[in-house]
Amino acid sequence: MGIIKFVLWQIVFVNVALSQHLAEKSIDGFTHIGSFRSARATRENRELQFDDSDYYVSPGTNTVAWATAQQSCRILFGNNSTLVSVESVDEWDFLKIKLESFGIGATYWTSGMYDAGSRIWRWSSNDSPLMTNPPWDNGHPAAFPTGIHRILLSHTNRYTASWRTIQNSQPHRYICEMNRPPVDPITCNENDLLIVLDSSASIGSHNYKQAKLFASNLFRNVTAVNENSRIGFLIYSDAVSVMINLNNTLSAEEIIEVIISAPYLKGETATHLAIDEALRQFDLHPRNVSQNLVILTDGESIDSTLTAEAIEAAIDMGVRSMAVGISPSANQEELLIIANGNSEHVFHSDKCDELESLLSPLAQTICLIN
Ligand SMILES: *[C@@H]1O[C@H](CO)[C@@H](O)[C@H](O)[C@H]1NC(C)=O
Ligand SMILES: *[C@@H]1O[C@H](CO)[C@@H](O)[C@H](O)[C@H]1NC(C)=O
Ligand SMILES: *[C@@H]1O[C@H](CO)[C@@H](O)[C@H](O)[C@H]1NC(C)=O
Ligand SMILES: *[C@@H]1O[C@H](CO)[C@@H](O)[C@H](O)[C@H]1NC(C)=O
Ligand SMILES: CC(=O)N[C@H]1CO[C@H](CO)[C@@H](O)[C@@H]1O
Repeated sequence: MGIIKFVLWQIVFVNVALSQHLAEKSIDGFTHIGSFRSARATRENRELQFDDSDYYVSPGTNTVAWATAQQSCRILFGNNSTLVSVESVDEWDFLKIKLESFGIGATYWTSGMYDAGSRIWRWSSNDSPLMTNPPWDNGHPAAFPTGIHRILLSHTNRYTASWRTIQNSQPHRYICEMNRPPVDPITCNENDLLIVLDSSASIGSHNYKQAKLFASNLFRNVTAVNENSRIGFLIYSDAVSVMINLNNTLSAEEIIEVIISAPYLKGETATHLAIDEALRQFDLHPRNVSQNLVILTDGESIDSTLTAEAIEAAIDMGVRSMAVGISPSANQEELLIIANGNSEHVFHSDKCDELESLLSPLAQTICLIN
């Protein structure tokens, strides 16, 4: 279960069938039927988790009781393998199609079981719940299930497939699901990052909150992943408040706390003063690494000529300047001025709640180009 940082507010399911890059393995006559990636945002930590799985189907001659099937998955495919769990409609659709090559009317054990203590059906492999509206066969689930009831897949073709609940002693074929170790996140070059956040009245408090969240994720994505990188954080309206100095010794948690709890100043938008202060920070605490200035604004500064002059000074110092439009109606011209005319350094989304979609491209720009 690889954890990739990415903030979402609700539980969502996004599923992508992975390319079958793994060699078709055949262990004891098992067939690798494919790989599947399911992604879900957990409510607790609001991070997007990717679960990559490979599926293996036992041969027609290999029919065993449930407990033996469960054990065999572990023995044959390692400790991260269990009987299959079908946690979303997309995963179920994937399996229904893949199973078409394995015989009409075939049945397969899953990890599904009746939890007599809690009186619920669940996946024993990871204690997760079944999907809503499980595709039960007629007469299923059993009206009076007991602790020895398990879930069996019954498959004719992709259109005709269902789940049955039967006792665990019957012999059936089975499907093993192996979770793959997480993919390493992209590495980030050592860098200095100064995040400058427009806290003026024109932003509006909703956009301001979203922008703070975005800034904290940008920090996590870009600076927190390389212990030699540094971050500074400024907010501004008529005047500038330095919230975090570039030479700070705060922990990642403390930095996120400061960003998230930054006050809303309201007032005018003196963007040039914020840029001047950012340059002062780079100047006071110089290092020979990539220096990145990211300005989150709606681009309505009090004087765009002064903004342009301040950016020129930044470019002269070798600072890379990027603009993020944090309101759907952000002023495009001024964002481009902040990005020193480089449209690839302008990050903007028409929908304020889609700021998150800008995170990855912005992070890549900061991390990978020097
Ligand atoms: C099993 O899963 C854990 C957690 O995802 C991972 O760290 C580990 O490398 C995996 N082991 C194998 C053998 O794949
Ligand atoms: C699998 O788990 C068992 C028991 O928990 C352990 O003894 C064994 O070393 C593990 N095998 C691998 C390959 O991690
Ligand atoms: C950071 O720099 C400022 C100004 O140069 C200095 O006053 C402050 O003590 C420094 N902070 C740390 C933690 O080094
Ligand atoms: C800065 O770093 C670059 C590349 O790492 C190096 O070529 C250059 O000599 C360094 N400059 C100074 C002044 O240390
Ligand atoms: C450099 C880095 O780690 N970038 C990651 C930022 O977050 C997005 C989405 O979560 C990832 O796709 C990037 O790889």
